[in-house]
Amino acid sequence: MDHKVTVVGAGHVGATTAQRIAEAELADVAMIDIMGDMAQGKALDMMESAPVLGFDAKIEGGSDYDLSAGSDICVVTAGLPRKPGMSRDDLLAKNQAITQEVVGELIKRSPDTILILVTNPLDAMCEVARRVSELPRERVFGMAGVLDSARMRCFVAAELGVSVKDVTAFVLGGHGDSMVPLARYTTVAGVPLPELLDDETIEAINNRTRKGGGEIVGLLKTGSAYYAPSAAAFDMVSSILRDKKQILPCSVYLQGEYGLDKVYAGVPAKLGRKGIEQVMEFELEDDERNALHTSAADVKELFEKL
Ligand code: TXD
Repeated sequence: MDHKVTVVGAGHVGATTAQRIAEAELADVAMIDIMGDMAQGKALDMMESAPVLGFDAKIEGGSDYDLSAGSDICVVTAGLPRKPGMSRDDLLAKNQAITQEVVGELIKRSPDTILILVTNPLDAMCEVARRVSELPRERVFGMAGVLDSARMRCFVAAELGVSVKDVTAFVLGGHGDSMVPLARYTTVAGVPLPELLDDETIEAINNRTRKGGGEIVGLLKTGSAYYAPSAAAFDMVSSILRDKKQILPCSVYLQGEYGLDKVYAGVPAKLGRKGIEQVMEFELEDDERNALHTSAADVKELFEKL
């Protein structure tokens, strides 16, 4: 393949992301995990599916970071997931140490890479990666908004009985309980949601979206969501490698946009071959802007604990 993507953490989200990338022949994939044989085993298993599915992307796995050399994109999923009753923020200390180590190793071998963080608490892990890698913000950002928006789109489509393809949604802010689903920018075939559903139903959808990750954790009991998260990471990788310039909500290091500075938060961004090519600034009403600022303040609080 023309491109190479490394996925660190060959667990639920990492392995599924690797599988989606290889099956779409988007890039060759290296999977790295501290449990090296496991990553090697999953890579071999995926390679053995290639003749049946008919893809020619190569997948390698192991614990040696040399496998990652020369990657166009590195997706970091290494770390602990939530268990029932845990918040994303409970993972901070352990996942900070893991992210520091992982990013340090990656950047030595792929200095020109784009880093997409997935590990929770997401916005804080983006900051850890930015500090360790010293990359410009265009090349170090996080996946959360595509997932949170996909959850909202799924709930809206079910409520109205329409195709998910007709529903766009934007969930902004930090990837935590104070994330900000934006009903006005959620549309069904171009029609804003408030024209189609009453306030109470919209609030119920917003709430379910905010708690969407916890809902899955509660059902799975031993881990957190991975089908939708890996689809979301795949979408970002695809927009970058194919230079599609999709407008996707990403956790971006803000430098004045939306009145926020030196903090990671989910905002709409244009994703192309250079990474974040533009931060899109939508008009926000006062209550939306306040909710975004509250969410960003929660992220800043975590930064102080780093
Ligand atoms: O929206 C989002 N950003 C998220 C984030 C959506 C879903 C999951 N989200 C977070 O991703 C979740 O809270 C976790 O922090 C990560 C990974 O979740 P996953 O469900 O994939 O966890 P697993 O299955 O436990 O996989 C983690 C793997 C596992 O195989 C470990 O052995 C490995 O990470 N790991 C490491 N690999 C390399 N190096 C080190 N140090 C390391 N430590 C653990």
